[in-house]
Amino acid sequence: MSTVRLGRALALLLLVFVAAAAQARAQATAPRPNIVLIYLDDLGYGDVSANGSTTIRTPNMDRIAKEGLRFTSGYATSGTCTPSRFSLLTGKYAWRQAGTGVLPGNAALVIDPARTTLASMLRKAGYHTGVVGKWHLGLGGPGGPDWNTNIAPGPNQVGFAYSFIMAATGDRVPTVYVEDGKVVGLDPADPIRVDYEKKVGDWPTGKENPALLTTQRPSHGHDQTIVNGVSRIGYMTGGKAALWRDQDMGDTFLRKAISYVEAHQREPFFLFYATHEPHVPRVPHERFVGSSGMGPRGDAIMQADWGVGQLLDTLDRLKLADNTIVILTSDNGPVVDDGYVDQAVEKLGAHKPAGPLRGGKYSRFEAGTRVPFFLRWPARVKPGVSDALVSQVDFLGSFAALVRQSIPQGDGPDTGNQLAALLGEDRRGRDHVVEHSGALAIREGRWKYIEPSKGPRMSAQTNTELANDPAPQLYDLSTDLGETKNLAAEQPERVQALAAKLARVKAGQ
Ligand code: NG6
Ligand code: CA
Repeated sequence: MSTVRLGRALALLLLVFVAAAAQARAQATAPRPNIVLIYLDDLGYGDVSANGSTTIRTPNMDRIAKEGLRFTSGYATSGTCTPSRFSLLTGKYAWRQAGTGVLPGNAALVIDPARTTLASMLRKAGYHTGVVGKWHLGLGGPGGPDWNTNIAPGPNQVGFAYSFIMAATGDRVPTVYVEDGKVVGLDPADPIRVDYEKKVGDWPTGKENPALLTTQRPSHGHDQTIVNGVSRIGYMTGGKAALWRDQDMGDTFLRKAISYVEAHQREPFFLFYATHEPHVPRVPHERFVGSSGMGPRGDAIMQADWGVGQLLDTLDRLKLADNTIVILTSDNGPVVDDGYVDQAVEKLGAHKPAGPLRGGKYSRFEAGTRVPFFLRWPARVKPGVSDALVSQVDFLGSFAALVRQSIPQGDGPDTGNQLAALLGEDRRGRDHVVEHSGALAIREGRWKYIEPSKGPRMSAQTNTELANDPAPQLYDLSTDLGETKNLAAEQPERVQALAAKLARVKAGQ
């Protein structure tokens, strides 16, 4: 090699070194607040007193809003659980990937472990990462999980160093907890079998044995295997010693969340605390029964609110509150009757789970995806209210910016850096957001366009307005938050522009 070439090679090497050192320095000095993401299941915009409810009081959730930022335009990406959680963790709109709809309890993992997730990104930045609560993103490889061995891949393969989860939902089998890939309390002599097509074993089903539904009976669906006096979706047998008691689920997850925080208080940690409340079946602990005057749905919200208080108290007790980002939000909007006879409709009274919004869970009207969205970070964030357009899909991009991590090309295609908006320093936020439940809608600024779609206008089962309409819909959310006046016929150019914008987003442009 000539001297000149050798010189060039050395210079290049030096440059690489300098760049690497600079990056390491940047990462070493990056702020690393703890992050606690409290994710409720089916909590509506109007279910919290901080958002105006006078019928249900949620003093502990309100604390996060009052001591931090309360977003009035904070969105989940989808009107149901699996797709919202998928987008939150991967930074990719779920509708871009087939098979990310509401999953059965024995579905395979829908997140590719090779892709960056919110958890894997934070882990790379030196965080300890844990998930406690509802997972509902599938477990195991193609063919689903084997419940009786090591269940993988799952949360521990997509970035979580610790996991204590239920596989799917409270109303789906198997009704057991899984900790770091193992069913908790499983007796190997009593293996678990799960099937969503045909009955396995001889456990009674709700359909055949309504007299055995001593805890709660279904209003629609949910008539397969009975566990703890509640019939579920899907069939299971075995694992008797491992079965959960619904009444204890809130306490179980809370205890795990608190001990996680205690165990990791001396290192930066990310806790994804995904509660079951107020999803069906709503079977709160006996001490909360009657606490809301609104039946089990309200009581489940009371229980969740109490749990949020316990978690906040833990942060105070350990003197972690100041430098911990606490976010509270929900995976989709509210539903009243979601398939069990639990007096939710009868006892609702004047309560409006969606607040001023139209629709609810399963809907492309605002209440489907616009959810409670609070962020507290005492060391950095000035309390207040923000109307900035923020979405859970941006957690990945925003927190990556905070901890100075880059996201590999191709990962997190829909996530952006909205850190300034999340911290209250930018009052505008996203330029637009896509709202998904079945078909799509797009909100840009004050305008909301809902693409034409087939299907019923109302869900007969849940009594929710789904926003299906063969004609396009256009609403001005600044003057018509309740989406009552379709302006599509009056403003065809705007409809066309928004439809074109949505098409561009779909095409990934
Ligand atoms: C529906 C269930 C509903 C709920 C939902 C998923 C019936 C009749 N309804 O299919 O009860 O489990 O799926 O909710 O089975 S989510 O919040 O997890 O998306
Ligand atoms: Ca949900």
